[in-house]
Amino acid sequence: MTITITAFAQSPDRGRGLARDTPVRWALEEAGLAYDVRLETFAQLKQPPHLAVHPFGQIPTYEEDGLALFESGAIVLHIAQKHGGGLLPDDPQARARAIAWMFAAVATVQAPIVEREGAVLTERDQPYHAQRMPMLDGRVTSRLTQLSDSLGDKAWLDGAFSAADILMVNVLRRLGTSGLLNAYPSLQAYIDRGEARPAFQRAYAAQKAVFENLPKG
Ligand code: GTB
Repeated sequence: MTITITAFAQSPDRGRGLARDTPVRWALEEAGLAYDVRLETFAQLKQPPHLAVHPFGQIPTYEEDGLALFESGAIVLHIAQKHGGGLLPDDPQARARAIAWMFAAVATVQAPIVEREGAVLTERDQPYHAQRMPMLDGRVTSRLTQLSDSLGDKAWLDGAFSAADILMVNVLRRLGTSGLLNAYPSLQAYIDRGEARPAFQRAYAAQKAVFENLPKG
């Protein structure tokens, strides 16, 4: 069994581990699975060979034994369900709750973060930008307040570390330079705990090596 994932040949995040191959790499590392990486350029993502695996022409994808998957959340769930690695609880109710948190990460929490990020990246020159930002910041901080209240003084979202924490930490990492996490020390500590895991460190180093090994010039 060989697992192959796809990642950017040249990630716009310059090796900061913000693209969505990072949670997939992290889950594979937590599960102790070896994997190959096929690096794709932006142009290649829109060509038929990649579109056959990913209908939206994006990274990451996951291929294993004739199975081809897209969507980072679904890939992390598959790794957790098929390969274990302690990424989902055995107890059925705890497992269901962990999966609910996985959906919360990629939908409820990620959505306002991505919307805000898009505005920062693409709407800075628009006359409405300054007026719109407080609303977008407010949508993010509202979710952060709720998440912080729910996390309380727990180490992880619901009991032991799980695939849900992989997805949630990755979503929160995207706020890195926004300053919005400053008011949420417990969420910053949660991110720090995730990033301190050896599996995260290996995943981060692997994606960073792609950027560092780019031809210079
Ligand atoms: N819902 C999908 C999933 O979770 O797998 C979303 C996948 C996705 O957005 N993929 C992006 C992609 O392939 C890369 S991760 N984009 C190319 C395209 O659409 O043509 C998003 C991303 C990109 C860059 C940064 N960055 O520079 O910081 C962060 C995140």
